[in-house]
Amino acid sequence: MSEAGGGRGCGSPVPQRAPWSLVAATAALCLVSATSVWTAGAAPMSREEKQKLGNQVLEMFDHAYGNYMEHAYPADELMPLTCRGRVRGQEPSRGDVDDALGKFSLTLIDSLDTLVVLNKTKEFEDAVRKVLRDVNLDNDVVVSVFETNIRVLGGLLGGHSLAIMLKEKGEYMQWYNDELLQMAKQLGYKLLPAFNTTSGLPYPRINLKFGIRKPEARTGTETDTCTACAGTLILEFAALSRFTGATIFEEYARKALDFLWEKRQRSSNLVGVTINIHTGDWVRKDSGVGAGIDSYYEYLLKAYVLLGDDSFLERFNTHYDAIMRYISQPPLLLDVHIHKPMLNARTWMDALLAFFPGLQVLKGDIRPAIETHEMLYQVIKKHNFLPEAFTTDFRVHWAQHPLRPEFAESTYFLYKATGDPYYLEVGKTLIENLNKYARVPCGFAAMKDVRTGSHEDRMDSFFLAEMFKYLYLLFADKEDIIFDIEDYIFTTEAHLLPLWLSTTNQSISKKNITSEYTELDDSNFDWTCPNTQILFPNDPLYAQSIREPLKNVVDKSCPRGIIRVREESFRSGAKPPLRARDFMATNPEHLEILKKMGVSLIHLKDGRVQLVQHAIQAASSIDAEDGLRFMQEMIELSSQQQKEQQLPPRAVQIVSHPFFGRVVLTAGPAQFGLDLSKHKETRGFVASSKPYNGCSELTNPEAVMGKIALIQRGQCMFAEKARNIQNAGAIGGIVIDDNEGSSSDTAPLFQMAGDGKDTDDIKIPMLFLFSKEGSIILDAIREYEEVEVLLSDKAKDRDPEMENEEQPSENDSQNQSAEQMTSISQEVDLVDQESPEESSLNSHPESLSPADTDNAASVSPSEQNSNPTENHETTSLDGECTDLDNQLQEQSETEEDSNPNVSWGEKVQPIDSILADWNEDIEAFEMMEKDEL
Ligand code: DMJ
Repeated sequence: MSEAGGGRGCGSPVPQRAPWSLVAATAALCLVSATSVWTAGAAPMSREEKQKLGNQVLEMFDHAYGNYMEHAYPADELMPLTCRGRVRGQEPSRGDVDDALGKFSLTLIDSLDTLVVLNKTKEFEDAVRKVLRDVNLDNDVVVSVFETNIRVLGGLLGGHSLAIMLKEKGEYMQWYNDELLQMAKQLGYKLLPAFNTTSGLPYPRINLKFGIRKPEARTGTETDTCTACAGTLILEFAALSRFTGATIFEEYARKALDFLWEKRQRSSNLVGVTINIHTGDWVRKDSGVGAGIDSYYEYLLKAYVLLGDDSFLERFNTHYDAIMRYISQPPLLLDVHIHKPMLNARTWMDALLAFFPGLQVLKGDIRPAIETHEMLYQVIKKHNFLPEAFTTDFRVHWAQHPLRPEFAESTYFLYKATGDPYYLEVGKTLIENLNKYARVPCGFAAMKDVRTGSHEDRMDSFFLAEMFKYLYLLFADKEDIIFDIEDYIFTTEAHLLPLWLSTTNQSISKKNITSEYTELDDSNFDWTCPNTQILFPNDPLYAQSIREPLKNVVDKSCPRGIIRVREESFRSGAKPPLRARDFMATNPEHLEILKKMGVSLIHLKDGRVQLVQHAIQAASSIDAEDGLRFMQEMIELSSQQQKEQQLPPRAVQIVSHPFFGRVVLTAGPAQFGLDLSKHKETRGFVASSKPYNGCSELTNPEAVMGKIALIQRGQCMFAEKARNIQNAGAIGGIVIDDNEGSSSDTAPLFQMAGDGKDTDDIKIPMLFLFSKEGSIILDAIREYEEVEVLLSDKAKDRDPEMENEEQPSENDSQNQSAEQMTSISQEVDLVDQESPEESSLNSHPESLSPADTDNAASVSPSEQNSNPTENHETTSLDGECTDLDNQLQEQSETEEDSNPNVSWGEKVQPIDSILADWNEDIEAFEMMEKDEL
């Protein structure tokens, strides 16, 4: 989401009433004086420092874009760990995520206007030529309509917008003749068949070559789409119409928006997450501002800014009012049910909602924007990145982080609105964390798990489209950018569309205004700019005073208290008459209570029971509330049990030359051997065992002695392998999957179970790597022979000093390892005496059954409190494998136990030497790539 510098341009297209959109400009103006009288709080940042950070952003962009162009182009995306292109069909499917890839050089198109913002005009010119020469939009690939619109159509239009701006300036792009616009139009027509539904809501996917529904299309049978998917088209489609004069695009996008508006829940004025494109029924009735809905709201407000149509602002304001009434619980933003908006639907938030403070700035509602942003920043300070989802008490819920730009975006807008240098410091932290934890020799790798610091072989195109723009603009002064950014609006993918479009080809907007909009009671709407004297009442420390109470919200406060207020308001402190922990499915009295509360019990074929609550079936509204509390308790209990059974994922970090800790692989733990979360990490050189499967006494004990043995999965139990390598003197083991091509990107991680016998004799740590991650180590051995790794629960900071440090000799390593082993066995004796990890009490509404209606919730605890993870277990020759997928998403954190601050030193390495090393790294990866081929 976003809106350009905001301000000047926003006023021009909307002449009717005092434009809301002057907000950003006015706020920024206000801050000119605020900055100049700054007396306390964050110290102002010097021009040199800002320039230095801006240059750092440029260097980082070059690293990301350069590696994409060199190693991945014309593929859609770069795989930064294996340093090659991601070509759909050639890699294991990642499910829906892959629907963004249409074999159309996605990253190049998504990067076009970033090149101009970053003042890389020459590179832009080259990139446009490449797009025109190489990109084919007619591939037989099924793609997401939403992603193709925001990334590709938006990318082409952003590129076109800046190409014509440059051409007009008279130096660059003189040869340009609207070719990108022609491509955009071609793509627009390709997307139109998706709108062939009675509702006018688009199908979620389309085949670029065959469209929808033809047998060859392999799509067109879907019934549902997300609200954001159907409601995030208007900016690109209207721009396309207005640039070309072909009105059909804007008409279709407006029709879809009209339909969504019609379908809003009338009493709450909220929309659900997914909707049936044929019937218009809400499929998922939970409602928030994050995943699935986010950019629908964003586009209503921005459509008003770009198109100057009041109806969009009326709708936005209606929704915003509902959001602030029900979803906003400052500093939190929590999903609720559209029909019962006083009931929270979740106790966790997703990372996508981080755009919302930015949108609030554009709306002019600065206080909650500052609060939510500060809360998010506290979460980031704790985990280095914003985890994909986190609970209301700020623990990790989904541990991945695909380098999303939303927080940087909100930081930029808050800086624009407040001028508070605090936000520059925030940006600096983002830059540091990206370089420290996500930078790899061949680009920037998404975080697989923010707790372990492990990577995923993925660098999404939005990282280039958005992250670098916002970070660069944050530190840029007006003269650092070759055009006036405030003449443009940012799309949700941060593509730039010129505000002058508002007065071009307006016929569609005139034609389509329905009478309903004028029927709305708009007496509460903000038609005018908020008074910045109130926003910043002559007090440069105003923003700081809002942030201050939230400074320790993540570490010290008990936000559950905050979010419960509303629930408690309907019956303070009440407990259900039956506590979840006491419930027995065989007790008739319990069943009677359940019935009264509207909870029904379903016996599943596999012996488990499922609980479903229909509030409407409860004896009274009080009983319905009790039922809800009971269900929440049950979900919490279930998740607590789940956590007690599971271990978090671990990290294998390659620390020797030329990796120096920059490559971190996600590993599965073992239920036996040394527990790395409770002990110091294990570090050592790796050696392959013989036999490689480790199923019998090793024939090469001298090679693995004092080292970390590599063993292949299969043929015998994991515990047996561990014993064999331990007997040979190994200080640890890494089991590598024998299933070629498997990867933690696509397969759920699991923990290696024992052999059903006592495994106390196994003292060494054992980790599991899927084949793709394992082959990164095997390839490194082939290339460098001596490869040292660190086995831990969380990757340690990469330290440039390591690169200069003398590599320990093999003997040193053996001695050290032998010592380590002694200390390990001493430590192991203490393990059992340690208290178990604190378990979470959060509920997990993602286990809500999709079939449920109203406020129904379901959970599947097995009868009488047995282990709810049983059902996920699978058995293999290696022993039992417990699915860690939920673990990755829901595991409570253990970093309190670990030592995240362990660093390999503080020394700063000169940039030249870092670059030289990276070049070496890149060469190494190139070699590895060749080996693979
Ligand atoms: C981007 O593709 C867009 O911002 C979209 O609206 C949702 N978020 C992703 C990046 O996180």
